[in-house]
Amino acid sequence: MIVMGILNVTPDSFADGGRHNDFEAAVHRAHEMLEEGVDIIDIGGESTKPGAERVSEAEEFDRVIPVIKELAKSGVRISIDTMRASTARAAIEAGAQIINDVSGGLADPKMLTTAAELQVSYIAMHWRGHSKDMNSLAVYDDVVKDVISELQERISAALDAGITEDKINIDPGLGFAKDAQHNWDIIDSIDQFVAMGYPVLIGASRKRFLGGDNPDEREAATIRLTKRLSTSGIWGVRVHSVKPHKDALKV
Ligand code: PMM
Repeated sequence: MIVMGILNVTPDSFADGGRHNDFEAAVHRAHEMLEEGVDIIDIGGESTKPGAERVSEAEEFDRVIPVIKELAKSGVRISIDTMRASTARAAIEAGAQIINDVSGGLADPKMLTTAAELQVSYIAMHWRGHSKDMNSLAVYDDVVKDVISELQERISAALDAGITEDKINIDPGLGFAKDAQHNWDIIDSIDQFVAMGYPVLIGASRKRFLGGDNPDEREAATIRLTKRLSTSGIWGVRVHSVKPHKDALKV
């Protein structure tokens, strides 16, 4: 199972408090993750925490592209966490290899064709709407069935746009238009997501449903969840701290 290390180059990320919001700090943190054995570094310039406002395309570019250019020199695999086709393209040209789109192609009509054209791996996450209104969208008949069928629609759209099957990865999008119980229901049924036949990524790291008043208090629970998922057949976990997860997987 792979460990994807989160590098949020944002001043307002809820999970790292914006500590890595400048170029030097981001590159430093990335090198720490490399030493800890990270498999993929996921670089994002737009916060998606519940209620977050969008950042401009120019701002997103300025945050992520210099960091990607610098880190590409190290040879590490890089994913770009963006909903914008233009940012995805610039990131791939700067040296990233994977597009991580939390909107599964819904936020930007050009995203899926861009990913197809660039012939890179594409992570389609389950998403129902932008962060500022996603809490009101957390309404399901059966969260597992509904998320699977909505992900299936995104897979079909990706295939129609020309992304090949071997390039598609899926993610149920914990915390995105989902309350705590929805997240736990998805985790309990993770085998059904694995059975869809595409590599599954899970991003639970330090999210609110793990309890605790602040993100740092959720670290032990996050590691325990990685351990639990380690036998589920998923492809990887997207996490803030790399070494504890690598250790948990080795155990
Ligand atoms: N969560 C966040 C951002 N990007 N990408 C994927 N594929 N899956 C996730 O669960 C996910 C994501 C929000 O968390 P953060 O603000 O801690 O990065």
